[in-house]
Amino acid sequence: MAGKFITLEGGEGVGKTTNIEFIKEYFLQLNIPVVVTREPGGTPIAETLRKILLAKHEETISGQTELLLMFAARSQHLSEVIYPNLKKGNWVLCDRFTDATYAYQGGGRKVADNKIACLENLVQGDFRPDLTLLLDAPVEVGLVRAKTRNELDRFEMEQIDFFKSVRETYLNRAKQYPERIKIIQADQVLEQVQKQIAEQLEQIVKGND
Ligand code: Z5A
Repeated sequence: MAGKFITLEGGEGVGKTTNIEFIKEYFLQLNIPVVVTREPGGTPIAETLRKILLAKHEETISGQTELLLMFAARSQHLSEVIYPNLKKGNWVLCDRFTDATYAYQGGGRKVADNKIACLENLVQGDFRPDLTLLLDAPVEVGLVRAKTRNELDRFEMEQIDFFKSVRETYLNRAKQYPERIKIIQADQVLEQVQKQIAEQLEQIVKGND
């Protein structure tokens, strides 16, 4: 692929949405063409699946159904947006990707990792992000920040133990893939958070020269 694929991960309210604009501007200042997208979503069909995934339903959505819908959305997103842009030489900045599946469906919903890995291989082959920024903060900090918004979605209504497992899974994955996943201490003031992000971006830009 000619472009780089960068993902942002973390629990509720850690500041992914807040920092994505900062990252985009960072690349644009360097004349690096960048496309911003998100998961689940990023194409009309994948956004329809996102609505189903985030809405509250009378019927319970099982962990396995949730997993399959996440990868259905991802498959569409990869073929319609991510791969074509990377091939054109654009850098793609994605708010959440497959690490979120390990964290939420694996850590949170307790779906076995081998089921996730099986779909990961089916949908992505050996395609992985070039860089993942994991915005990490104690669960309580993120939840307080997230609660400043109006209505809670289906995930945000989960209990604290769910979010603690999500965080733990993310941190374990960062230990497992230290070259790719970089931890950003997100419980600091925004300026400090963005300083850490800029340090990581500088590395990937240097590596691309
Ligand atoms: N999901 C999944 O289960 N499996 C998957 O494979 C994928 C996703 C891909 C939607 O994701 C849901 O999909 C998600 C997991 C699941 N679960 N939920 N909920 P999403 O990314 O669209 O939604 P989100 O996680 O809820 O994002 P978020 O809560 O909006 O978090 P955020 O984008 O990281 O936070 P933010 O909106 O940038 O910041 C929150 C508030 O904090 C806001 O008022 C900011 O102004 C403030 N903020 C941000 N940074 C700071 C600092 N440093 N100091 C003080 N205040 C700050």
